[in-house]
Amino acid sequence: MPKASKARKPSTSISDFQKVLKSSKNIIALAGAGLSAASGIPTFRGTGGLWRKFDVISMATEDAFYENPSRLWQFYHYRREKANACKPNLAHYALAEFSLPYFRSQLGLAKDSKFTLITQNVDGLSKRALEETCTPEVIQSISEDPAHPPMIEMHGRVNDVKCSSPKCGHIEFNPASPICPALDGTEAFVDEDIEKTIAEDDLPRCSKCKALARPGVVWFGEVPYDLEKIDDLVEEADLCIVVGTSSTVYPAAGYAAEVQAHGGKVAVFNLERSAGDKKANFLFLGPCEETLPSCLGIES
Ligand code: BV8
Ligand code: ZN
Repeated sequence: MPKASKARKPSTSISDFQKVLKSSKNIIALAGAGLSAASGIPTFRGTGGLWRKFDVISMATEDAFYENPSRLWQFYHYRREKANACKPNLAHYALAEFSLPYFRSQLGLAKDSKFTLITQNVDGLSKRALEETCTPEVIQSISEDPAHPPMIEMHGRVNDVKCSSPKCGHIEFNPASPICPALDGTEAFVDEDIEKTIAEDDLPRCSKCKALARPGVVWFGEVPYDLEKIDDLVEEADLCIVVGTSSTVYPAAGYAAEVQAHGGKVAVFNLERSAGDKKANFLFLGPCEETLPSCLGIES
C-alpha cells in the first residue's frame, strides 16, 4: 500500500517567497476586509459582521434595499463616513508601490512583469493609497494597458451612487458627506441602535432621472465588475498574493485555487488561518500591514 504523500505544509520562508516573487511575470493580489482592518474599517467576521443588530451579509442584498431603503441608506451612509474618515495603512501603500513597474524591476523582477490588485473592498482605500503614492501621470501610464490595470474594485465602491432604475442605470462617484441632508448625523445613531425613518423622496436620488438611487456596490446575487478581465488575469497568473480575506465569498474565493490549478503559486497573508490556505505555497500569518511590506521588500 503506497504511503500517502504527506500533505505539503505551506512554507513560511520570506527568502523562498522573494525568490518566487522575483521569477514571477504575471502577478495578481486578491484582497479582502483584513487589508483595511488596520485603517479602522470593521471586517465582516467577528464584531464587524454586525451593523447594529443586523447581519451585514443579509443587508448587502437588493431585497433588503427595496424592503427598507431608509435603513439600507443609513447602513451605507455609516460605511461611507467610516471609509472617508479612515486612512490607507502600510499594506495599502505596499501594494500601491508594488503597482509601479520601476519598483518591481528595482526588486529584481523582469522589466515586463505585470501586477493587478483585485480587491473585494468597497472602501476606496487602495485607490487613495495609489493616488498618494504617485502622480496622476504615472497612474495614467500604468493604466494604459486595459488588460492589466493597477487595480480592480470587483465589488464596487461605497462612494459610487447608482440609479435604481434599470432603464437609466446612471452611476457616478459621489463622496459627498452627507450624501443627502436626511442622512446627516445618522451615523451617530448606530451605537445607540436608533433608526431614523427617512421618506424615499428624502433619500439619495439619481442626478440624471431623479429616480431613487442606491449605493454603487455589488450586492449578493449580483454579478461582480470586470469578471472577464479578472478571469483572464487569473488564467495567466503565475503568482497570486491573497491578503486579508476569509475566502468565503465567490467568485473571489475561487481564484487562488484556479491559479494553483494551472501551476501558479499562491501566497496567503492573513491574521489567522482561513479557508483554503492549507493548499497555499506560502502562508504568512499576522497583521498584513506588517507582513506584506517586508515580504515585498519595502523598507518601512
Ligand atoms: C454572484 C459589497 C452570480 C457589498 C460584497 C459558490 C458557492 C457558494 C455561494 C456562492 C457561489 N457563487 C456565488 C455564491 C453566492 C455568493 C456567495 O459567495 N455567498 C457566500 C456568502 C457563500 N456570491 C455572490 O452573490 C456574488 N455574486 O455570485 O453573482 C454570478 C457570479 C459570477 C458569474 C455569474 C453570476 C457577489 C458577491 C459580492 C457581494 N458583495 N461586498 C458590501 O460590502 O456591502 S461581499 C463582501 O463580503 C466583501 O466585499 C467580501 O467579498 C466579503 C467579506 O469577506 P472578506 O473581505 O474576506 O472579509 P472577512 O471579514 O470575511 O475576512 C477578513 C479576513 O481578514 C479574516 O480572515 C481575518 O482573519 C483577516 N484579517 C483581519 N485583520 C487582518 C486580517 N488579515 C491580515 N491583516 C489584518 N490586520
Ligand atoms: Zn437615473
